[in-house]
Amino acid sequence: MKAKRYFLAALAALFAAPAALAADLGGEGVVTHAGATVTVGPTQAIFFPAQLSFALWQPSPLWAEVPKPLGEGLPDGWKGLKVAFGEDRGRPQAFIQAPKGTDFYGTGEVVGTLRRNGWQITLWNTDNYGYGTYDSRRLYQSHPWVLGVRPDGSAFGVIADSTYRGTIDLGEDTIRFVFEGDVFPVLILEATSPQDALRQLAGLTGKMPMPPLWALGYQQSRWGYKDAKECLGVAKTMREKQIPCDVMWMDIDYMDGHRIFTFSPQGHPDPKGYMGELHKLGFKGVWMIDPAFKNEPEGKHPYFDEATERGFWVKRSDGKTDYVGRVWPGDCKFPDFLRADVRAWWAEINRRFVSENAIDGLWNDMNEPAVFGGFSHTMPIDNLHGGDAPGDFPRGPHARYHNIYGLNMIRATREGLLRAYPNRRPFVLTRANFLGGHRYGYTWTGDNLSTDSHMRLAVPMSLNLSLSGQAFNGPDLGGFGNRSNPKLMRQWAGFGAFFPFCRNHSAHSPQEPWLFGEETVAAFRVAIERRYALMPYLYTCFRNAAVEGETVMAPVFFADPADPALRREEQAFMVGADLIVVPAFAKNPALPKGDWKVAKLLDAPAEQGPDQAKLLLRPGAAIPVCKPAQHTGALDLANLTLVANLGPDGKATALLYEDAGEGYAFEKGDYRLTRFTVTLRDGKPAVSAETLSGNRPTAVKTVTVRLADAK
Ligand code: NBV
Repeated sequence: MKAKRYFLAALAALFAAPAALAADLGGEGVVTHAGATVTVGPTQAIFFPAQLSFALWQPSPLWAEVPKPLGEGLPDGWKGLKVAFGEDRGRPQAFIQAPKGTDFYGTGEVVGTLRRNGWQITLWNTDNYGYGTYDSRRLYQSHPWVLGVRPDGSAFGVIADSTYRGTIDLGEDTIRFVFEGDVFPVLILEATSPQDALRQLAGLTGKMPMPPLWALGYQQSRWGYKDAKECLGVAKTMREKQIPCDVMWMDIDYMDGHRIFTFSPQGHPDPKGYMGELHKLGFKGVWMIDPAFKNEPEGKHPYFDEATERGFWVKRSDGKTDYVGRVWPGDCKFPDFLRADVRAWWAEINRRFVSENAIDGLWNDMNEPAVFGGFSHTMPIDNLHGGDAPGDFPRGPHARYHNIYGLNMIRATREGLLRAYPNRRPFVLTRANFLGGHRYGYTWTGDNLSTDSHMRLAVPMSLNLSLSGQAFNGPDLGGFGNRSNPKLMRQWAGFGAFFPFCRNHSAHSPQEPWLFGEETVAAFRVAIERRYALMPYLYTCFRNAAVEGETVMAPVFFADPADPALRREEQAFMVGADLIVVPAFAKNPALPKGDWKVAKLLDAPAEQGPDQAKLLLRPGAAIPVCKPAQHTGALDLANLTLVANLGPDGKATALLYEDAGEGYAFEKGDYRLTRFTVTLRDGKPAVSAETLSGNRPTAVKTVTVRLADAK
């Protein structure tokens, strides 16, 4: 109610005939005050405010490709929403009136309820330890995007194209975007379902690049590993304790005095040797690189000297002096990633870094950019970025580029990995990002805490990130800050094993499963083994995200978007279209109608232990699973089981995607997409297979069927 009144008051202040407009807003009608509209797709239009036209528009990097105008005005038969533009104390704003009963989602990386109606969030990438500052209304990433789902299950999406600091203000059925910068356009897409809206979003902002198979494995990390020996010890213990694991992470501890592109001579004298040992054990290694270089005298750091000589640092408002701000190594200078030459240089030094040390992936942290003691933890908003060479962003203030600093950093990092290993799929994990930045990096949700409430809030948080185009995301499993405990570790692993990104990471407080006793080791092992058993299905979900623009993790209402009872469910969640994960902590989750049945992935009774999530399988669906192994490279993908829940017609179908798990041959047809159909013949399950596309010979030799149990 309050939000609605505010909205009406804002409109009243804005337009000449407030009463009429207010009356309009009271009904299903919409106020139109767009300068011009341009059709950019059969169900998509961009609305420009009066001061802006398509020709004057400076599109942000959120677009994979700038939409092509198909004609002036709205698409034929447009029944979609309209936009009213205005001004709030000199700041441009856009209003969108949604139909009554619309549920809002998306809005990027947010803490709070899954359903976003009534929430206001700030779009300003912010280092926010424990989500504890600014009322947790601003976090590491900004996504000026709202997904609306109408009562009948049809949907729409709204993109506001501004990179400035802004707010998304959601009323019960109103959307307001305000930015502290130039006027901006708004794209509205009309969709038959929320899934269709997400696919359209991927069409506009790009699809997630297919990650290597190993990146889907369980991963172990800690801020505070003493040295390479300790890391190797952890990797070996993973194997001894038979907890499947694919990746060991390296936080800033490996650096010499926290200086990027250096190694501590005591703790990490031989990074390549360490990587060799890891590889022998079947692990990959991902290493951290922050954006800022320590400001040090000439001759101490070749890359620092090179960047200084070439004038690569972000400048203060005078346009001449390099900006200096304090981060981990002390006073630092910051590469200006808004320039093409800086990005090319960064790609090159990252190429050298990974190829000289046999490093598999990179982790970009602190790239909001975070600056200690700075205004809102960052650099002054009048610092200057960009230039006028091809590929540069036009010279402009930090206020305009802050939200896309991280995106441009990871864009260059990814390029570095591609240069080092042209035949591998780059893996970059980033903390800061912006709408569309999933084209360059995958994400984790920053510095959460080892608490029960942070464990629970991880579900709606990762769901809304997924609903904002960030398909490959997940929290620090077990919690980053504070000290975890056995019960929390078991419960978190029990459902966290099914997040797209699954990494145990903590701040100094050691969190390897065996530090919490035997019961925890056993429960942890089962949880992670279930993830590895699910790998054929999970990998197929990732293919659907990379090729079709789908989500990997989705809210339960995706199972039946027209069922209003599911719209607020934020304990249980879906993986792909066929599986619902019900965490052990979930109380009375809202579940879809129909005969969903319990899917067992392992041959072990421990799978039903008190901390494990319950997995429910859609009627008519089957999922391909395999035997768990110690890492993805050791999985037996030749002998699969189809866990099937026969539908009312006695059938269940499964999709299986196979490729090399790495590289780009799949883009040239070296993959196989198979549909399996399970039926009962003389009371016994029978399987038939049909190749849908691809010309890779299948690895599958045997397929057994396991029928799902009653609920
Ligand atoms: O590099 C240290 C940490 C890292 O472990 C964490 O994952 C990042 O989110 N980093 C933040 C800097 C220090 C945070 C207090």
